[in-house]
Amino acid sequence: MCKKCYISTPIYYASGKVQIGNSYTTVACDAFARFNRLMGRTTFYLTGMDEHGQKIEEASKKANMTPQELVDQVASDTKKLWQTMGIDYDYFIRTTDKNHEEVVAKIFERLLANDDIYLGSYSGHYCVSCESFFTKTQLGENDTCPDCGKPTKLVSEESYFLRLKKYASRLLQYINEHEDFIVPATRRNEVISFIESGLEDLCVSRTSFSWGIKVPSNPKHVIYVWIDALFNYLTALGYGSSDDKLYQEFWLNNDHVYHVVGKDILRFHAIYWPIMLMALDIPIKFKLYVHGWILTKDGKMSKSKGNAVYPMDLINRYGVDALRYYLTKELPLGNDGLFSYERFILRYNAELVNDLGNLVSRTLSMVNKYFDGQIPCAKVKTSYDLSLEQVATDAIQKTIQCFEEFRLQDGISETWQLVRRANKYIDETAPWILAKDEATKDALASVLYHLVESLRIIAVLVSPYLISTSKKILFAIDKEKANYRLDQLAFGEDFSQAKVNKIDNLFQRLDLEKELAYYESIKPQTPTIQEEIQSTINMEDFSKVVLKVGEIVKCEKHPNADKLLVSQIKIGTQTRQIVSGIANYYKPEELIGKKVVVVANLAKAKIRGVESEGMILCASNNDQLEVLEIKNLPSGAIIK
Ligand code: ME8
Repeated sequence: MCKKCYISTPIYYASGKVQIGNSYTTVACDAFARFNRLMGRTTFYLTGMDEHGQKIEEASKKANMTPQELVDQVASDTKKLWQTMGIDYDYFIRTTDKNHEEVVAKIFERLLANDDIYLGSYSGHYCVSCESFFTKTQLGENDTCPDCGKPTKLVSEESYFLRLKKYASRLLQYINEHEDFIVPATRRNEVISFIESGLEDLCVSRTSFSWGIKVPSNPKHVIYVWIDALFNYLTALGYGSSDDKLYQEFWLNNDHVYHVVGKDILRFHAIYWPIMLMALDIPIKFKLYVHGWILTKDGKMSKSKGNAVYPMDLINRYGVDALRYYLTKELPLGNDGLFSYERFILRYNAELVNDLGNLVSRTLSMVNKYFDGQIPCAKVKTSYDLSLEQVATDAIQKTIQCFEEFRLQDGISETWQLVRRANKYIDETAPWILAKDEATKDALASVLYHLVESLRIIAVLVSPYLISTSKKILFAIDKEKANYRLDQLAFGEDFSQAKVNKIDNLFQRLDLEKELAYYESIKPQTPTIQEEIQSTINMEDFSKVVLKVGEIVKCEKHPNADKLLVSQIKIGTQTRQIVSGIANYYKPEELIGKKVVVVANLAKAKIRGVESEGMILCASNNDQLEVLEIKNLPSGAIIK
């Protein structure tokens, strides 16, 4: 059996915040890496950040930062997010790392010296967002990018080119001879037809911006961000540096190198990357696993569409394991998956609460009730017991098989065969009836042993994705200290002397309607085009708004609406009644005594039957809201 493996995610663009769609690759690779470690393999799991290029330069201008400040900020935020999500990587590479920059510059010069890169001139359509060039025939309507739909720029400049044509037939031959180089086969076929349709040499440098690695012999050129980025898989291992031990170990002397990528970046990994390796005489060691996208009902998640869902929002509400489970279970290898809050909650209730949570709590409570917490052993075995053992043995073997092939979704389904079978086994064996009669005490002990042992197996099988749930189950059955290996997992653990430990319910049932109502209430209000056109105001408009400090002297719930509060607010010498939609964030008594900012000249209105004269200003962000407070000035003071 192979004892090593090298797993990498693509490195994320440091221009934006990770949303649940692009967090998929990292979560899936983390589960895959944990699985491999559990199989006894020395595993190197790499992830990181793609920090150069025009996209980053433009994002930094918008954020009023230098590119370096922006990437430092995004890298630090992303590392924190991965830590919260339980991502156990071995190395986090950043393409602004000095070592990476130096090696990429050297490689570029080597390719140039070997005439695999040459100087020419380029004229074509470039999409800044995707950092990609497109030919006229590839473009969408009005010369938009065929991938993201944004406008492309017509670029014409002196450029370096990588010879792709020269290597096309060698690459085709490689793909044909290595059937499992690109998985699944649909993606492999896509690559084959792309190559067969004719490769053009690739433009690999730019002169119209400066944020990137400069070509040493011609520094007005910046190396194309994809050339820079792809080499991260080698520079992270020390390739080209004075210490390339990891490169020797995990690349050269290893047959289990996996790049896991989304379908949108297939071409870069299946064509440009192997061609560069061929040009450099570096063996192509990797296998590509290509996954689809997590879509929402209105397409791919994106900030500009306003449909992006961020991991922390789900984690804060439902916990890390719930999100990791959803992502790993939702996406079949190669195809797209869907995200909707409804789907998330239904899956959570059915698979985590009903199937797994119930099995654990029913088992533990019966061990407590019938054996005073002592885990019994099985002296007799019924046909039900033997059948459960067989299902457990099959689940181990099939889950392993699926995970070996990066079919994580199928692997989870195989484990759930055991979870569901064990629940059914409780109904079939009816322990509460066995418990009524002393004569069936041994049979009862056997049932509970089989259930606890199933829990142990399930806990090990789910540990790559349900990290804390797995630990809690093992703690509950007194096995948290055991170091299990998946390749040695078999039914029949000895529990003598072990007692169950008390744990809280693993998952709380969610009220679908309540949750959906919550998401409806925090949905960002996207302005209509007309509202956006009208949204700029001049000083004269602004000066019409009278803002004053008001002190809340009384506050109570609105009689007809759960989300509203009715406050009496003292503004100088007068007291006003104002209705505000803040009941989800403040209790009435918390507001009394606060000095807030009030729009004092807002026309009177009746809100759900209660008169309101003015408005309290608040700041809000997704599911958070805060009223603006004034510390020192008295009520009645004017704000300008
Ligand atoms: O592509 N569903 O970075 P990136 C599933 N910097 N996966 C998604 C997704 C979605 N909705 N959206 C994005 C880059 N992804 C380059 C990589 S590697 C040398 C350079 C996936 O931040 C996407 O397919 O745009 C990719 O695998 C990963 O998220 C990072 O995307």
